[in-house]
Amino acid sequence: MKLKLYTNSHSVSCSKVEFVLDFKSIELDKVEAINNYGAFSPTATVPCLSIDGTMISDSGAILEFLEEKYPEPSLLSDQPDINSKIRFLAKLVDEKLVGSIRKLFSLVKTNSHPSDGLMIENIFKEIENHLLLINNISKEDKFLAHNEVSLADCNTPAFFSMLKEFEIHFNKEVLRPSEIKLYEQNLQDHESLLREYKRYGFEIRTWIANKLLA
Ligand SMILES: N[C@@H](CCC(=O)N[C@@H](CS)C(=O)NCC(=O)O)C(=O)O
Repeated sequence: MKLKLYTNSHSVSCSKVEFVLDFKSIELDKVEAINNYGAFSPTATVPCLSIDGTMISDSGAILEFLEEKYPEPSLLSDQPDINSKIRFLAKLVDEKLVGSIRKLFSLVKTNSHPSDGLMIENIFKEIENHLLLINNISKEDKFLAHNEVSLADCNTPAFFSMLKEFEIHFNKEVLRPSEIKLYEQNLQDHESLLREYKRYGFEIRTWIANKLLA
């Protein structure tokens, strides 16, 4: 089977795949795509995985494929109820946390508009509410869905490192429930999660600095 991954180092959705490649020690052909994603990706988005020439351009579908093809170490459990919680939380992280924080990218600029402050305020509030929701579902565990790292944790390194960089940039803090603070700590105590947290944090810091210089 021939695999080729089209990825972009600044992309939050690609960060999920980068984490899985590292966690499972998978080596595959990679292309750093800069723009013009429509030239190879059916949805004009990255990540995009070519599997024997069939292009799959959804990070969730790519993760499920990698989990099936490279089952060890697993990012699922052997219990269907836990797996449904894993998939539920993975979707909430993508749609709620990442969905909201993405909106801050366009607000990083040298000359801000008078309405930007309120928009930034609202996005920070939105993120606080999403963290509360996820905390209520996640509850007691070391990682987001259970006591092991799972598919639910693949996008949190990028989310939390991005959050840290935006908090510094906008000089604002998102209030987190104490369990979420503990989760952030657990994430940084885990070798692979921490590696992706640091890699993506560096990418975002560089992106912000370049945007302000432009
Ligand atoms: N739901 C998709 C979202 C992918 C996505 O929106 N990727 C962004 C980069 S993070 C993208 O390619 N945007 C188009 C562009 O930047 O031109 C997934 O999870 O793969």
